[in-house]
Amino acid sequence: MSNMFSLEGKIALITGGSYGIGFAIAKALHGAGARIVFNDIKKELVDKGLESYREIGIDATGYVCDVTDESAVAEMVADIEKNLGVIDILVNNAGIIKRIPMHEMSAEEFRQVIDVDLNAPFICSKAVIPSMIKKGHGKIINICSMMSEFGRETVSAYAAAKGGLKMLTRNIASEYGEFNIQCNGIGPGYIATPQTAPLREKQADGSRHPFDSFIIAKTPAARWGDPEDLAGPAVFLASDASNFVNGHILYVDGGILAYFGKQPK
Ligand code: NAP
Ligand code: GCO
Repeated sequence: MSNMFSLEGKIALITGGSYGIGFAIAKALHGAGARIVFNDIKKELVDKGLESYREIGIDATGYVCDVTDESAVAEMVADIEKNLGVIDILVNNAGIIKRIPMHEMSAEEFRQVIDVDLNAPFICSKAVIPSMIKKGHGKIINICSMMSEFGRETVSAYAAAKGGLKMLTRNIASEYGEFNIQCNGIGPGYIATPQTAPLREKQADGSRHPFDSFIIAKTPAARWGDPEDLAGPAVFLASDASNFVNGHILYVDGGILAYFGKQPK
């Protein structure tokens, strides 16, 4: 049974993988046997990421690369293929969020979010697919969101991008399934990372941020997720255990999507 989840001999590229969810997923893929390659947009982040991987005994390869830059991504992928081999697993994890009421958001700000959260997964997937086709297999995992299903105040661009990413996932599965490429999404619930830190900041009087209490109440598990909660689902979707799972979004949300809310007392 355990062989099904083995990633021995596989090469995994995790975008934006120097900390947070990307780092936790990389750790898990490495634990299952994969060679880890990651990128980030700033050199400081790549250096910090390399140090964090080294500290836990992972010999990762890091690239400074902006995932929205098509030629930079093509160059990075060519370099990985030349020096390490074909990328077996791509995790489209890099992302940004801008929490701005829609009527106050500029079109440029909207575009920036779409560019990183939707256009970049297209760019990175497009760069790895030709070699996956030649090799006869490949796994693409797109990091979606609760906002692939829900809307809420201030996150119009993010929700539009993550909803689009769900459909890009289904389309990649549809278009490349015949080449033994599986493209699935992970839809994390509310995970405690720097991205959500402003939503968890303690109030001046030491009490919980109202959004923090809101999330606890919305989540049947009654807690925020940890990046490590995504480890098992990522290994599953990267491994042979999921070879007939394609175009699926695996929500890892402590039950948020299943829950209608607490009944009034
Ligand atoms: P994050 O702050 O969103 O981390 C993403 C990483 O991507 C950061 O290192 C970031 O660098 C990098 N990045 C941003 N733009 C990039 C670009 N153009 N090129 C390359 N790298 C870039 O933290 P996270 O919470 O771990 O999020 C990871 C993914 O999960 C994101 O796609 C996010 O939307 C998604 N997600 C998060 C949650 C949550 O609750 N935390 C829930 C659902 C989905 P900088 O630090 O410089 O921006
Ligand atoms: C927000 C949050 C979310 C989460 C996540 C949920 O402002 O509502 O940042 O969008 O980060 O994507 O799954």
